[in-house]
Amino acid sequence: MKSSLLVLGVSTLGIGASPLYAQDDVKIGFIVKKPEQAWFINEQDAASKLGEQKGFEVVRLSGEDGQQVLSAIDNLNSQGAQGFVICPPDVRLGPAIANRAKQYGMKVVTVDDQFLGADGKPMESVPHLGMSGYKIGQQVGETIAKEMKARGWDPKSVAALRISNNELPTAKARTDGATDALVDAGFVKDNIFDAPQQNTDTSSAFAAASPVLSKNGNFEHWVIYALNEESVLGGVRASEQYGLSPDQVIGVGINGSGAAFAEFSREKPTGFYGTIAVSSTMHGRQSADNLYTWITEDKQPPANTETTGTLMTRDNWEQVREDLGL
Ligand code: FCA
Repeated sequence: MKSSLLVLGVSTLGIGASPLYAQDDVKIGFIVKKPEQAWFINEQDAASKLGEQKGFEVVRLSGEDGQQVLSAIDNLNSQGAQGFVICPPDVRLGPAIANRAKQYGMKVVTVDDQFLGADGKPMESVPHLGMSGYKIGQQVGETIAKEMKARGWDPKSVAALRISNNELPTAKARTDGATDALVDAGFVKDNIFDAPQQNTDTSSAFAAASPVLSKNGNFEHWVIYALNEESVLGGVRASEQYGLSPDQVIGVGINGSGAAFAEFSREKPTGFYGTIAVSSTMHGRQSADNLYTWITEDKQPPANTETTGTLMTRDNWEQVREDLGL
């Protein structure tokens, strides 16, 4: 099954006086919050490949905090770039980033994590492409519920480790979707425990998960979910350290990146049961293409594009990987 695109916004034609560029002159930045994570490496690779095909240059940059993002933008400006795609390290930096881009006359689009305005609402003036977080979260919850049934678990014996990141709206949408689907399927609400992580990576998830497991030692089974597979893997590693065996744990992530491929390639199954795979190739390619078209044809991209996902497990991961062009 291929992931499909659901375009929510309407595209408006920019009527500004910005100059159009011959394609060889186009240079764009691609700034990501976690340059070491497979998801982001793949997005940047896909954007660079598109640039090679279409004849524009992609400058890959890290933006792990506000300072680094602002210097990346300065750097892009001094190289003559006309715009950038960004997954920001903190969505509340939106107005500052958009301002800096405006000062330099650069166009900006977000990928994955959408800017928040000063009013705390999504900044709709900046075109965005990202996951449909709530729906993909529901797929996580439904997958866990189905696997609990398949294993014959009594709901009373099962706790959920919800590794949460409520500061980041897409993360909250994803874990809310998973929670709702689980509760709809009969999961005991009081058995859901939050493990708030400080970041969106494995080590922050591991640190958040460990105390929650030790405080609730009376459960025979655990399910684990979070905004992404890197975080679920942190929870799974914590469950192993705590002494749970893989058949006591169902972890389901989101992304379908190299982190999941490595886990599925292990000789023996772990508590990481599956992940909802989304095409990072498409995210990187499409967001770069949207920006390129905006720069060269003055066509503003859709305000919001939401992408969907496919369940990937140890059994089908190679096929799904191929289907999604990963
Ligand atoms: C967020 C997460 C990433 C990925 C992306 C689509 O940025 O941190 O792992 O899921 O959304």
